[in-house]
Amino acid sequence: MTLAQQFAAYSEWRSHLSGGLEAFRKCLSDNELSDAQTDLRLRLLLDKLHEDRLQVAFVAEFSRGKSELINAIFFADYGNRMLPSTAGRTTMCPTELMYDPSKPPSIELLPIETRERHSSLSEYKRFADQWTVLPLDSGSPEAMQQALHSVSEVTRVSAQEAERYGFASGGQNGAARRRADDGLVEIPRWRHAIINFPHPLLKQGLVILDTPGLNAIGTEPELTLSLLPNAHAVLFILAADTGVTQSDLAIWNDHIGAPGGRKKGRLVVLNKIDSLWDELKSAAQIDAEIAKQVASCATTLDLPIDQVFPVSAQKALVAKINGDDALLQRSRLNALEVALSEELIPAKQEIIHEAADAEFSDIHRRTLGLLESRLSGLREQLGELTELRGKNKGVVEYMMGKVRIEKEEFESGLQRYYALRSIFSQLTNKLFAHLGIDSLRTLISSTRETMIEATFSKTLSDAMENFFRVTRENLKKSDGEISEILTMMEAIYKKFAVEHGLKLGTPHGFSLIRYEKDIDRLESWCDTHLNTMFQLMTLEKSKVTQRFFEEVALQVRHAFERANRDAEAWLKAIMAPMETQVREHQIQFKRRLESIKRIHQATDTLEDRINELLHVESELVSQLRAIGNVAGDVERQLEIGSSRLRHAA
Ligand SMILES: Nc1nc2c(ncn2[C@@H]2O[C@H](COP(=O)(O)OP(=O)(O)OP(=O)(O)O)[C@@H](O)[C@H]2O)c(=O)[nH]1
Ligand SMILES: [Mg+2]
Repeated sequence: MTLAQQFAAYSEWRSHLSGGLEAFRKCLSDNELSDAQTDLRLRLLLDKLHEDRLQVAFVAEFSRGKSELINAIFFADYGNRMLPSTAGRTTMCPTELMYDPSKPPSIELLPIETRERHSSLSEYKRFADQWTVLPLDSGSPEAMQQALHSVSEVTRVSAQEAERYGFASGGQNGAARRRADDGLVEIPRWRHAIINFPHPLLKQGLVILDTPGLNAIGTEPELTLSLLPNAHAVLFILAADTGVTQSDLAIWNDHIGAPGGRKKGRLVVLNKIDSLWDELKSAAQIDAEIAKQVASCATTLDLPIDQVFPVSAQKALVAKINGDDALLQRSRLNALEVALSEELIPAKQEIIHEAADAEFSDIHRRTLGLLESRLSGLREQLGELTELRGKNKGVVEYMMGKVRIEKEEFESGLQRYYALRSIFSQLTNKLFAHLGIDSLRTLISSTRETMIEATFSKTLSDAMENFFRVTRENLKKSDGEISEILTMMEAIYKKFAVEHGLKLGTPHGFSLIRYEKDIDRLESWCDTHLNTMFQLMTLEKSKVTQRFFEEVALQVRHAFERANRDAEAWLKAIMAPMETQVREHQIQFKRRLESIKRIHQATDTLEDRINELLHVESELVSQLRAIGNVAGDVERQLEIGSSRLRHAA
């Protein structure tokens, strides 16, 4: 299957799944089986499915053909070269291609001057007024092409100004500028571009990230710290006419090649193989030459050969536009597209599948638990009333006493539950003392003080190290508290199941590993980009401090914010079934007592009451059946998803 077909199949599955979940949600609320918490969980899950995005990033030194490859894979249908692709430097700023239907087709450009204020890209994304917006006429390829040319615009500024925007003279990105006769230097006009247009794949949630070469990635830490690690696939492009150069290697090592082997979703493309199409050579000779180059790239990058894909982006684009199948074959683009879709879609489907499965199964189980306990309560009541047929007043009184005693037992059990609940809230307070944003804020400000007052590089370096140590300790302590909470809840669940017949199952766990990994990644970036002998010796101390807070500490904060959100949701989710079932149980006791009392006082006849309950019973049974049907649909979609995943594996 081509990328487009795989993608379409995936989107279709996703939309069936969300249709099923929507029906499930409606069924719960129609039957008054939902509560605010459950409904919120289902809504969040549905939002996640709707907003589901697949990110593919193209990274390479300049002029390797990133933009041309994007044109060939995604935009050949427009019959022209959409993204500008020319010799020399072309794409000057990172460019995201996506589709957000809430906005008209447009190209949004963030001026390079915003670099001066050191706010991160994600912050700017929240302020629309900082961006220059050009409308995009998606009906006209020529007009689109014209508008897309903005991504190659440059501007000329003084050397000092360029430096303020992070284009240091002589430094790593020195080559990002060219000195003109008048002493001005040329720098990109824009810091970032977002192209919003309704291409079929983009509409289905694909996001493409085109990047400029010349280590321009390094000047925008958010790309390295967030956009690239989160991309579902990263294509690294080399060119057959240049081979692997030093600067190619630097980009590979800094941004993609993880030490220690194959990383999922990372593909290497050897582009421009048409430069080897020598008419004086036979096809076999040319193939051998390509194979030799592939092998040498694989060795240099320490990768298996089958992870390097030789292609000609340019010929593929021409072939697709002209409908020239033989040329398309020769360009070998197809093999790359297949590999890309195989890396990309199953990985994504797995994540979505896992989230949907976990969330849905939990809610489904709880709803069933609730319904079943309603039904068994009702049947118990029916049993009691049936036994009363033909019995005298004394027996009715005895029965009433029996239910009262049971109710009292349950209520004294509840006293213990309330005591445990206060321990639960003590434990959660302890958890948030370590995981909460307040404690991180305190750590950030004390680290900042130390760094501002530091006179030695060693003090700076120690402060950064200490920051990560404390952060990690906080996560570790939080992990401990999480397992304490879980152990306690397991005990409570079990107790109430055994002593009072509550149907609770077992509470599900929660792990902070994901965030620990985020912290590892951020620390290793800091250790190689900021907390290094070289940086500490060459950068001003205030600059190191500033970069540490604006780039690293900010991302740590984001990770903690996500961890807090997840932890809160987890705490609610493990507490909720207990609360619902306890409430349900109390209601049932009240109903049982009520109906025996009414019979005792002869306000109701026994037969009327029994008939009423039989009617409620049949309603409950049909609710169970209805839930079973809609849940079955969702389960079928989940099953289709997992069988596809097994197939892909
Ligand atoms: N012969 C040949 N030339 C190619 C191929 N792909 C791209 N090129 C040429 O290489 C040059 C650079 O291509 P771009 O797509 O602009 O490269 P890029 O990696 O996006 O470069 P920057 O945007 O500057 O970072 C252009 O002149 C393309 O026409 C190919 O497969 N074969
Ligand atoms: Mg480009």
